[in-house]
Amino acid sequence: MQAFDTLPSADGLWTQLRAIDGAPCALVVANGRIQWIGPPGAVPAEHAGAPRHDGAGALVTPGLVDCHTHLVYGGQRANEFAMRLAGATYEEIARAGGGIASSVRATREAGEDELFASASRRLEQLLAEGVCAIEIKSGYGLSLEQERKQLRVARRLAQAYGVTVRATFLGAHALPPEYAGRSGEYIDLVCNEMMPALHAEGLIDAVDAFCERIAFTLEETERVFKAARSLGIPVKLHAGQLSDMGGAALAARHGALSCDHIEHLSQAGIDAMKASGTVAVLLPGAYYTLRDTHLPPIEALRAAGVPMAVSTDHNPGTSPALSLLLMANMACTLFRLTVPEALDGITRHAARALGLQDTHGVLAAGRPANFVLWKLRDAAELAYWFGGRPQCTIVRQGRVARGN
Ligand code: DI6
Ligand code: FE
Repeated sequence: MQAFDTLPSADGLWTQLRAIDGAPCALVVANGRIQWIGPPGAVPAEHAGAPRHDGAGALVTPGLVDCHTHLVYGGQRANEFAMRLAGATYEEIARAGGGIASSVRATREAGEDELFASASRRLEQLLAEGVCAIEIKSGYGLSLEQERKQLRVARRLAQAYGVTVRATFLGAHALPPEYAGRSGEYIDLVCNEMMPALHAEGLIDAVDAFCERIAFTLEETERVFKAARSLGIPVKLHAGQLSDMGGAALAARHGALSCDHIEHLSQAGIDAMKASGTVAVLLPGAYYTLRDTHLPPIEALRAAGVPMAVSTDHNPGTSPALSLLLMANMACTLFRLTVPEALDGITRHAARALGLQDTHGVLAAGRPANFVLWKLRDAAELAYWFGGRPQCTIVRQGRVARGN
């Protein structure tokens, strides 16, 4: 992929575009920001002489936002894919020392440059499809130095690719083997040493935990949240993937940005999320990989007006997904989202799940120039095709990159 700082500037007047509703539109970029957007006949006189970019009738959308990924890790877990095909469950694999623990071993063995290189290849796939902002979690290091290594790679990726990265500290992802039987002590380490140190180094944008019977309890999760909030760091939660332990209501009480997975979620959890403005992040890739049959409560979330985001949950175990558009397709096919819901789910609601609602996920004057020009007739095609990549031109952080 071409080095970001050698890409051409997107400054100028972009014409011959169509908005998502099909209406003709134009937009002006200056100094890497959208200065104006509106109908082609209404371009303000001050911009009329700006250099022109011919959109050739393309459909324009905001840059896509992938709001839940575990992109940085060592190795891969194709062996577990085969084990599951032979009948093993995710929990059985985890209890047998596979699962997250096996990625922890491979991540600890990898050097920072090696992690950067492997994550770069995956990131390039997502960027080529129009992703302009992405969340990257730690959680495969599980010690101060090893979590630092993952988070540093996340920061380096942002620099190298000119992509907005939100780095999430997921120290409470799994119990590292050296703390077997001592989960309280490990949570002490997460709260009292790892989190403050990594926060002081500017490596944390949010804190996450895995609240599940194979991971951490509600009480342990709450300790992590309290530590995060005492440092002023926003929180989010992996909750309700395998069972409903009441994680969503706890997360909502702590003003969480998002609650993710939530296949198992009670009405009380939904009501609490609505009251706190917490985004429901749907992860159809994990649902599909695990051949889950317990659907998230889409109808109840919709009825309550909880914003629904859709993400890849890219990780080597349960969702080795490298296409956010495929996730939009699956959110429609498997979860019965409407196409507009799925498109909001990979743009504005995903931005909100990252606390980026004022800068990403919507096309509006004053925002950084992140948008995608698609060679498609109809916005529904974004969720309709799968197994390929629509042709597109990407403007990311004010520079023009070619998609497919
Ligand atoms: N939920 C997930 O989807 C990933 N982590 C988590 O807490 C899966 C992580 C893995 O299996 O490696
Ligand atoms: Fe996840």
